[in-house]
Amino acid sequence: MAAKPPTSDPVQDAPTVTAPQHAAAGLPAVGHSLRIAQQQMGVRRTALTLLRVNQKDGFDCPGCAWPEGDHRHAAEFCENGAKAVAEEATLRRVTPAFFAAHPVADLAGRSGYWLGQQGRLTQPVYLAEGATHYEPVSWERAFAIVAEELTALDSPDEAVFYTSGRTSNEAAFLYQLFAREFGTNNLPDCSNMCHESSGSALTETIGVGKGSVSLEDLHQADLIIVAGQNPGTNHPRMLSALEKAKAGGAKIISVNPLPEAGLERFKNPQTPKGLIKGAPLTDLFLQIRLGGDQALFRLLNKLILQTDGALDEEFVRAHTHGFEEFAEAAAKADWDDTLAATGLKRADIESALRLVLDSRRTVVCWAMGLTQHKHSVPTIREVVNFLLLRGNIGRPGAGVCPVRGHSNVQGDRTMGVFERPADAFLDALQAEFGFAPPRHHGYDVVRAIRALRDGEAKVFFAMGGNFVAASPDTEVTEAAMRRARLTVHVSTKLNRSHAVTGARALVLPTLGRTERDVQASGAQFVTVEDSMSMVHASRGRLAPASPHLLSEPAIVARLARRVLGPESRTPWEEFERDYATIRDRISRVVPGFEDFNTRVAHPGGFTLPHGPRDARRFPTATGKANFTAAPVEHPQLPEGRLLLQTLRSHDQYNTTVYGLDDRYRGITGGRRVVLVHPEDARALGHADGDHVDLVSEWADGLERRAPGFRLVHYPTARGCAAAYYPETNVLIPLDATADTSNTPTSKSVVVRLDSPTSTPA
Ligand SMILES: Nc1nc2c(c(=O)[nH]1)N[C@H]1C(S)=C(S)[C@@H](COP(=O)(O)OP(=O)(O)OC[C@H]3O[C@@H](n4cnc5c(=O)[nH]c(N)nc54)[C@H](O)[C@@H]3O)O[C@H]1N2
Ligand SMILES: Nc1nc2c(c(=O)[nH]1)N[C@H]1C(S)=C(S)[C@@H](COP(=O)(O)OP(=O)(O)OC[C@H]3O[C@@H](n4cnc5c(=O)[nH]c(N)nc54)[C@H](O)[C@@H]3O)O[C@H]1N2
Ligand SMILES: [Mo]
Repeated sequence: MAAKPPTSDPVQDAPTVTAPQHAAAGLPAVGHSLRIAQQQMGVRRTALTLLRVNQKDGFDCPGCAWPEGDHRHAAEFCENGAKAVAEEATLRRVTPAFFAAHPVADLAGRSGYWLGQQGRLTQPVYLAEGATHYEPVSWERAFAIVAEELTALDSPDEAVFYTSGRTSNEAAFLYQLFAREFGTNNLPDCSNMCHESSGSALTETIGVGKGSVSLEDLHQADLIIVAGQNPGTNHPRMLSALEKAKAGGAKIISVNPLPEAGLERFKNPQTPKGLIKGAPLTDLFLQIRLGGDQALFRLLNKLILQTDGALDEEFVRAHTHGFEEFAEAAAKADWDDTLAATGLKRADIESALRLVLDSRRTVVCWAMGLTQHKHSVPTIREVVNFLLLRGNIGRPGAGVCPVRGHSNVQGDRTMGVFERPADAFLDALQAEFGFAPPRHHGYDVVRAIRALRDGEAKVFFAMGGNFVAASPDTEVTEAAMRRARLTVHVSTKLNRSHAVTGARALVLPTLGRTERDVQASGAQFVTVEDSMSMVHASRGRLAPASPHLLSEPAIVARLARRVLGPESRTPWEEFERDYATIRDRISRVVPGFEDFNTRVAHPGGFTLPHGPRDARRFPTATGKANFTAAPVEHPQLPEGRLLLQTLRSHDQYNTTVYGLDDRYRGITGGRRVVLVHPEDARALGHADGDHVDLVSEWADGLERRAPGFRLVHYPTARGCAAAYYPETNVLIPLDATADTSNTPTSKSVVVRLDSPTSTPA
């Protein structure tokens, strides 16, 4: 049943365009996911695998971090979850013969789509210095090579240990332990490019950098504001929660420059009625300009303060700090400025205010539309101000809901994958393992790239992910990576990062979520934490893609033994043998994991404590929830320019491209499209169907160019444009980052449209 992987690169980017859709999921979604799954893994395996997703005795969907409800459907998956599973459970294989046939230079010329289509990695491979091809290498030799380069460094801080958010709690805990025992806090992760702004803003204001709501809270809410998020594509299971909330009487406001189909109408594939007809979701659509959210929430806050009885005075008095100063700043919010910053009409904001005032229980959900701007941290702090004013934190049906991306990105952070660890965490590590962890901060993603560029970091090790494609300023990042002495990727699938290497390179293939993990003590499971702080077990059932794969915990444990030698008193061998012994250590180091092994045995797992949610306890510097009064900012747009956001199509998972369609937005057969409002296009002398280069302009005076995009007339907010990542990462300057969180500003890039320098492929 399994199709052969493509042998020639099929990417002929020739998009066709039809009108955007107004509803998400439904029958086309079911059909589409089954088609992709069957192409990758055949009919029988498709059925077996998809039935195990997110079941209590099954594996955690590698798709996203949305939680599973208590009442699971037989098929608790969604179209894009199914695609993520198929991508991993594919029957296609990358063998040593593949590497013999394709020199690295050839791989570097292939599209990410083609690389991913080649299938699962099956054996460790090594690119020797000066060599043209990867060659098979034994695990032992691979670890010896890493050890050789690591021990040759002048300082442990010349090594960088990246993590992408699919890594299990067990593997993440071992990984950070190894890095710190080796002597560095250089633990950048995908979070640095993702929800770092949420973590920074929430830690400062409520004392916990995580969301404060459960699924139950969403179901009970009176009002849900979804700002800067496209759940129809990126968190499809969230639509069921929104549907349920609506059935209970909730109102939904969408704040987005784009009218996203999933938010308009949802055809629930789990119910016969839903499949055909669907339910409208959004009550009020605020079509905001990119980066206008802080201004919007600030004005709403002023209007709340001006409304008699709207303030929850008791809550504000008992639980918050900084109210007076904030109220003073909010009073200065101005209608005209806000309308200019947001592009909204006065009547829109007045309608929003009515819904806000009618609601006793409000949740605000957000994702990358709020986190990837220069002023993202103050924007999210303003959302917190908004919720605090009416006591909407720490009561049922209300709270903050940053919707995470990667399925265990939140758990990896909880396990200590963080370049700026808290002292309390390091103290606990020291007490448990008897070594002195480094105390100075390490590199985040952007700082790691600078260090590699400047020759200050020499070994780059990645636990998953696709660093060079996911990071900003592609040319700078790739040049930086090529300066490394050694690059190492623990991966399931081939990607661009394997083709852009240091002097020496290793690709180490690992087990995926869907696969059985058997160690010396028997079958193992791992654990993950979802977006709502639920920790639960994940157990793969499929036979591993190859007998040569090692699990992530085994890779870290063996590497640690090889690098740290007998000096290390950490029982790495025991950890590899039996993951329960890792969980015992976690239970003694990480707060909230007491009695981990017992509690995770409970079907469905357990919820981590969260002071603000559970008891309105705010572990901040002031001991209260902090109002903050930052100046309002929004991106400035010079004449004749557009503000570009870089986002996901429906057929991709970050840098993994499943296909060339973006069904809900009406794009098929290509990815090099730029969505522009028809009137903006006209004003710039362009029309639908034109081919243009996107050129970004930045303070450093350098021009960054992404050539050959088809212009598509699209009903986006005025002055704004949208194009897919990772193709557009060439446009994002390394130094263009958010204040405080240092997250690349992937959602606000000033661009101009140029006539194409060359004819598009
Ligand atoms: N199928 C699939 N699922 C995924 C992923 C995937 O690639 N594919 N990626 C995973 C990951 S790691 C993450 S982080 C999440 C990402 O989930 P999302 O954040 O939904 O992903 P994006 O495609 O970046 O979409 C950003 C959304 O915010 C809107 N937006 C952009 N700028 C602004 C703004 O300034 N203000 C407002 N109000 N809205 C704005 C955009 O129009 C778009 O709807 O999804 C996760 N799930
Ligand atoms: N311009 C722009 N840039 C962005 C964004 C944006 O919106 N715009 N979004 C940012 C965001 S939110 C994120 S999270 C990052 C994502 O950055 P990353 O997490 O680094 O990238 P992914 O594309 O998710 O990584 C895919 C690779 O992970 C590997 N993989 C998959 N499953 C496993 C596994 O179980 N174990 C191991 N070891 N490897 C595995 C496969 O080899 C696959 O090729 O990109 C960021 N970059
Ligand atoms: Mo993400």
